[in-house]
Amino acid sequence: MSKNLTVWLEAAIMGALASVLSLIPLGVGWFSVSVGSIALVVYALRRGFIPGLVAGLIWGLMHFALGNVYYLSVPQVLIEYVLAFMSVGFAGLLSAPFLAAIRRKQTGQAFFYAVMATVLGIGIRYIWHYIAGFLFWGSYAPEGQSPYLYSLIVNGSAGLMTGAFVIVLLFLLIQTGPKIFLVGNNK
Ligand code: 218
Repeated sequence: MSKNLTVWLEAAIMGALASVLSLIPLGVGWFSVSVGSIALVVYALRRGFIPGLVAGLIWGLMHFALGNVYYLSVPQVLIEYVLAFMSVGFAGLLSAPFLAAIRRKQTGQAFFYAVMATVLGIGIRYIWHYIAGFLFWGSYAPEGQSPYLYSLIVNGSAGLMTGAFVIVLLFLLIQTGPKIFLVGNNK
């Protein structure tokens, strides 16, 4: 099979896997860990930035197929289900140094790049949710609380919990099965 086709098939599989994993509830309401993020960050580290963006886009669009979209307005949905999910692909910007460290079996360095990748991908995603939060979700804030603070509390905690969750799993994967990041020698 052509290398290109393999990359895009994997993007579809990982986007779908992320949406299935995200059906696992881990948290309460919007204060929750986005479990599917691990599949996306692994894929972005394995294949790089553009494939990561595509897998994120597929993950975002899967919410429409599954009827899992919280709709307030068109711009809100575009920000939260297209831009935000796609942005997890930014983790792929650290793919090259990460894979180089994995190949050299420099576990500590690989973990360092994995953490940077997670901060980037998950960070940018939740910045979008934060922006959507104060723009569109402000009326859900407790009486007297500013939309900015409310959104920061909700999306800041969800982003931090998701980032910590992904980092713990990446640590375990790097220790126990670093080969899942490597693609065949024809890369
Ligand atoms: C303050 C606030 N509340 C709710 C949302 C919506 N939101 C937050 C995080 C993740 C997602 C994507 C689906 O899991 C959504 C829609 C918000 N941005 N801000």
